[in-house]
Order: sequence, then C-alpha cells, then structure tokens
Amino acid sequence: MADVATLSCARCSKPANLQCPKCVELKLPREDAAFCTQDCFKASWSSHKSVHLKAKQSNGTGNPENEGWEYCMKKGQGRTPKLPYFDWTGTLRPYPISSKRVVPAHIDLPDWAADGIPKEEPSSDLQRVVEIAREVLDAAARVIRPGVTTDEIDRVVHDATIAAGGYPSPLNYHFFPKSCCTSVNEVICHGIPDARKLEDGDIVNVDVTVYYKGVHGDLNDTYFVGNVDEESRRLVQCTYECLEKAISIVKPGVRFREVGEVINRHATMAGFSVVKSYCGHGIGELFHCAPNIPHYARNKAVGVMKAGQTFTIEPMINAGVWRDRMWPDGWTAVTADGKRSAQFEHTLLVTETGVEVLTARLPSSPKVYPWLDA
Ligand code: EYF
Ligand code: CO
Ligand code: CO
Repeated sequence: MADVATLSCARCSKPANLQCPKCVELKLPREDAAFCTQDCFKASWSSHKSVHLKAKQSNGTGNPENEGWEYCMKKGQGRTPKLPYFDWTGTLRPYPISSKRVVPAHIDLPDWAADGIPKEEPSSDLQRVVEIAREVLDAAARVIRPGVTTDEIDRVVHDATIAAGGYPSPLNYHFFPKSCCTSVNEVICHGIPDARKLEDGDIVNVDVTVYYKGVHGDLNDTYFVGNVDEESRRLVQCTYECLEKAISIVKPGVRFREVGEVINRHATMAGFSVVKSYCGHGIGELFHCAPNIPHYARNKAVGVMKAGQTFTIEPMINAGVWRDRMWPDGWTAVTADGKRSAQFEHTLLVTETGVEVLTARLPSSPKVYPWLDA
C-alpha cells in the first residue's frame, strides 16, 4: 500500500496513511481507498473488493449510443433526456428521476446508505467461509518446507479452522480420517496426511474445505518443497494456468462441458494429460452437489451456467498418463505410471456478468508462485 496524506480509515475512521493499491490503479476516490493499518485493510478486504468490481462494471461500454445510460448509472440518477439505443419492448419510455431523497439524522442507516455498497448481505456467510478457507490454506502454505510432515500440515489446517469457528469438512466425510488432503508427487488427490516428512524437490497439494454457518468453501493449491526440478515446475504452472483459463470462460449461458475443452487444450499443448476420474462439483450448503464438472475434453456434462450458482473447478494434470489407480487404503488416488500430478482448485460464483473467484488470493497470501509474484 502507498503512503498518502492523512484521511479517515474506510473501516474504522481513524487517521489513515495507507491506500489500497488496486484503488490507486483504478483511480478511485482517495477517501474510499484509505486505511489506517494493513490489519484494517485485510479485515475489510471481503467487502472492500466490491468497490473495485463496481468501478470496473461502471467504466462504460465504449459505445457512444449508450452514453446517456452510462452517465445516469455513474451519477446514480436514472435517466437523461438523451435516450440510448434500446429495442424498447413496449410503448413506455423512461423519464427523468428526481434527486436522491433526504433521510433525517435520527434514522438508523443500513451499511449501504453512505457509499452504495452492501457489506452484510445474507451472502456474508458464504463470503466469510471462503475467506476462512483461504486463510487456513495460506496458514498451511507458510509451514511447508523440507522436513515437515503432512500430519503437521493437517494439524495447522485443523487448528486454524477451529480457531476461526469453522469445521474442517473432510474430517469423517465418508469416514475420511483427517482434516485436509495432502497429495505428494504422484498422488493425484485425497492423500491422507501422515508421518512422512516432505523432502527437498517434492511437490505437495493441500486441499482445504471449511464448513461455517451452514456453508462449505473448498480450495487447493500445489506447493514447491525446496528446490524442484524444471519439469515439475512446468507441470505446476501449467495446472495453475488450466484453472485460470477455465475460470475465464465462466459466465451465464456457458455449457459446463466447455470447461473440459479449455483445460484439455492447455494441458495437452504442454505435453501433459488430464485426470478423468475426479471432477469439479457444486458446493454451498452441501460439500458436493450438482453440477458435476469434468476437466477432460469431449465430456458429457449436462447443463449451462446460471447466475447465482456456486461450484468448484479443480483440474488434476499429470506429467505422464491420465489414468489413475487407488492405493489399498481406499482413498489415495495416484497416477498409473507413478509420474507426478498437480492440482489447483477455486470455489466460484457465477454473477450476472461473469464470475467471482470466491477463494481468490488475499493481499496477505504468501508469495509462492514466481509467475505471479516476479
Ligand atoms: C476416493 C472422499 C474421498 N472428497 C472430495 C472424501 O472436493 C474435494 N476436494 O476438492 C474432496 C475432498 C475430500 C473428499 C476429502 C475427503 N473426501 C469421498 C469419496 C472418495 C474419496 O476418495
Ligand atoms: Co478441495
Ligand atoms: Co472440491
């Protein structure tokens, strides 16, 4: 965050000398972007980020025929005498709207009254659970190094989840014995945290799901342990990109089967293969529900995306063959040829205009990927 002349903190109203870098980039009003401390900035991130989204949405279409409407939306007014082009469905036309009415000082204000942004909508439980899940995964990421056992990672995940008031969804789910999945090297997914120490050169995926106030939030990242060989780094980066590319097509009306086409194209171009046995899934009040979202090409997923839906995309990409095998423990899915596998996962919300990545990285997230943090 950049230093600025003293303003009031957007969260607690104390004098504020820091400014949100994204707001600066978007040239948003300095008073909306000011915070007193990094802690206040982080604590308000889940509501503050909607300021960025709103600014982007009202940045205009660039179509001169829409100028009138864009002016109205920016001013929070309604209509100007100059009507934009629109295929009016009936005979009714919009007329000027009078200015915003005054509310007397003795009236209790909802949180959007001052700045137009609702901060504690009913969706706040979902908003909070995904933020907790991200913070829990980030806590796990901070302890990853050679010599640490995956059981220790599980302890960090368990304790951080409980400290935030949540339940670690995997624990006892279909009798799963631990609070997260840790999948090392050739393990594709559902690895059980155990007494093995991570070794220099390993890759490890940590998959966290948190249940909080009736809602689940699910995400995972694959991490490098010490110095990792070039081929594994390429695999992990490619898998990250597969998820990013899949997310980029998410919006209302897109067929779920398209997700697999995008992922398969990117993975095979890099010489890798896509796991077929495990899929993305609907999530919310249930850990797993419809829709089922395969990550491979020519899949038969049914349905189209609709605004308001929440689901995960979680591609598993293999350095060798796509086929998986199951260890005798009945949980651990591994590559059939013993070569490495990587995975990334986000919980997503389909919005009217596209997608919100609910489990996105926070400003406080550890910087572990060279392609993001160079
Ligand atoms: C053979 C479980 C594992 N299932 C799914 C139980 O969606 C998940 N991750 O993104 C996810 C996480 C876990 C999970 C943790 C435990 N399970 C059920 C059935 C079979 C299986 O593995
Ligand atoms: Co997961
Ligand atoms: Co999942």
